[in-house]
Amino acid sequence: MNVTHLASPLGKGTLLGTVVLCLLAVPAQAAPAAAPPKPDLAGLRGVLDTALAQGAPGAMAQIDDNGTIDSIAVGLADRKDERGLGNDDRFRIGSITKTFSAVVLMQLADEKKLDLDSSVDRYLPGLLPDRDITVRQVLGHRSGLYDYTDEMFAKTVPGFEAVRSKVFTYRQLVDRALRHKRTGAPGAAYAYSNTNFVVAGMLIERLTGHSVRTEYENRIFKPLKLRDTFYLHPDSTIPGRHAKGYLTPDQPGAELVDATDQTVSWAQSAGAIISNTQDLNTFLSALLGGRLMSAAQLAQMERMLPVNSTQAYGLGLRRRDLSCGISVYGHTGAVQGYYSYAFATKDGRRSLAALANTSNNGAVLNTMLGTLESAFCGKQAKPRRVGTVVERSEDVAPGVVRH
Ligand code: HEL
Repeated sequence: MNVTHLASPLGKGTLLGTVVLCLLAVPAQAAPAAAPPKPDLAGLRGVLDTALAQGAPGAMAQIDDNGTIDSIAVGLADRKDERGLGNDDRFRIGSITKTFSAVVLMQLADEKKLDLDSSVDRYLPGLLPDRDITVRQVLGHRSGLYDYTDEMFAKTVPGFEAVRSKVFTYRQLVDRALRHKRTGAPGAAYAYSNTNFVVAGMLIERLTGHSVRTEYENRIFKPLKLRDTFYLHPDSTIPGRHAKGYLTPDQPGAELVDATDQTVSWAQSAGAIISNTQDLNTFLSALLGGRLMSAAQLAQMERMLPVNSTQAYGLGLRRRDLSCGISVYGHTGAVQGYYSYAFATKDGRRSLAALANTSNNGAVLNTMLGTLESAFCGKQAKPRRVGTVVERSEDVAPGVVRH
């Protein structure tokens, strides 16, 4: 096991700067948020150990509490050479990529190159037969566009093996979605769909004339000095020190499948970024702290509509309401072999990033949510009911196995 506690030499900027940013980000009448309770590091370690006992080869988390860093890692990065997992390890962040894509589009809105309430058709004429779907609906999963991955991954391992080396164009992915009936009228209801963030990638490329890679790099990775974060597509090998990802087959007791190498072309701007826990914390703190877009645009991104009793979705951003009454903002990721989490408090002063290097394992998924409780509710966290998958009950692709 690897446990570290560090006071970051970089901190989070000056106190005055932080106060000014908080004032900008919080609406005029909102009361300042009370500081969350101290993180419960023993509880956090317990959560990670439980994930291991439930079948994850490794699990890790890093908390950045206004510059004070706590990192815990248990288990293995690689089952073959038995190398231990560490918070320096890079991994596939899956749908946390959606928050990066949303940030680029919100910056374009700040630059008046994009109107959130215009139809997608204004920017990508003829792409979607339904001309009424707006950019805001796409970013909030309210477009009604079918999620083509529901069909693609209905059978977990065969579905994955069928696409792991494939390279798709965005249009091919959208066409797969359009073969199916809409899940609802535009704006009618929340229905998570990867198709939305493929459209987001197409919008980025159309509006800027550059690849999403270039835009992520110039607008987010370089300014925030995210040295372990990059967009990997269509190459399938993660360079540098990284955690291998182990996919759990649908058949109980079957051997884990090493799913590390894949193009992730089925996701691209919906899920193909690589990062590590430290960079994810830096990103979430900067986003929530108001350092990536104007306060007005951040407020749009944080305008949430409920998903269920403990979750809401804004624009490429999730909110989770924790047992101690604190709400945190960020995203989750589930790409074959990797469950990942990146959340921060509303003011961005405390952030948590976590990984278990397995997927398609409902018990691990459920357990890892406890990392948020330990990081933000501390010892006040209420024990979670064992055996209830509380996360993504609306979001999980059909056929996902809940252990
Ligand atoms: S699904 C989610 C998560 N998101 C969405 C996206 C991502 N990932 C995918 O769409 C991949 C789905 C298949 C994952 C696979 C597994 O567990 O490795 N499961 C199956 O194949 C089941 N048959 C909403 C969960 C998110 O948290 O936003 O990432």
